[in-house]
Amino acid sequence: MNFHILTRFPDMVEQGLSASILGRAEQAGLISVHAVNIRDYTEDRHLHVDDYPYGGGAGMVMQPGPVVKAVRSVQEKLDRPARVIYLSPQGKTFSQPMARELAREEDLILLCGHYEGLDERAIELVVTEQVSIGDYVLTGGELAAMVMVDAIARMVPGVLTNSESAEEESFMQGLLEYPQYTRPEVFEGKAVPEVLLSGHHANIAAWRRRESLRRTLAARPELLDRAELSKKDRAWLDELRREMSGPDGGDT
Ligand code: 9WO
Repeated sequence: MNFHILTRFPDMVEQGLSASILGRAEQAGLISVHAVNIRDYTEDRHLHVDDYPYGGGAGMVMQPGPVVKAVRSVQEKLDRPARVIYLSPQGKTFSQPMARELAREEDLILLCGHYEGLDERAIELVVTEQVSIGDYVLTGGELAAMVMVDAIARMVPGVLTNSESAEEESFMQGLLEYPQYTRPEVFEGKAVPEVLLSGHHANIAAWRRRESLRRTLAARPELLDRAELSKKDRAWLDELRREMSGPDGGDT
């Protein structure tokens, strides 16, 4: 899968994505990341890509010319039109199902805005969808694009090892992860839960499932509406809810 990231700061994007698992996946030829400098498509003799907003107001707006040219120049090199995602707080919120779906694309064009935004006509002409990674404002779309590339790339077949993919399947039943422990067995007086040292695989699996349910109920109860739950899960949740609404409000 090929990511084409259109940005005023190509170095930032390339450096941020060259490390970690993604560097390995790129070495293995499973993914590629191309950062395209929008400034290379400027029509201005001073190489500007921004100008004052019509109607007045603070700051600068990215001009449509260089952005549209940059997108079309990438599209021309592809066998078929790629989706063009503009990273913006106005977009649909990014999610794991969205990452999995986008991982099926051969090419993806991610457009990073800067300044106070992108001229609306560029959005109308070349953007196919807008995506937000959450309800906060950044100084540009680059960090959001990097978050998306990371989440999408690990859904590309072969990027994760077999065991990582299998774990992913089981986690992603819509619950939060259970707590993890490694050595030492006791740290600053806090011991690892005994069941994890027992070697009893069925008990360990049951404990982990319950901890996942406990955490999800405590922190993200709305996830339970969509999670795949067994009869045992529901019984355990009922018990947890009774504990939480007990006389001490769940403090013990
Ligand atoms: C800044 C600003 C300042 C004064 C008046 C209006 C203004 N609008 C903006 C603004 O929204 N700037 C954006 C910065 C323009 C598009 C790129 N930027 C951006 C993307 N900030 N945050 C994101 C983003 C993208 C995806 N998910 C979360 C946030």
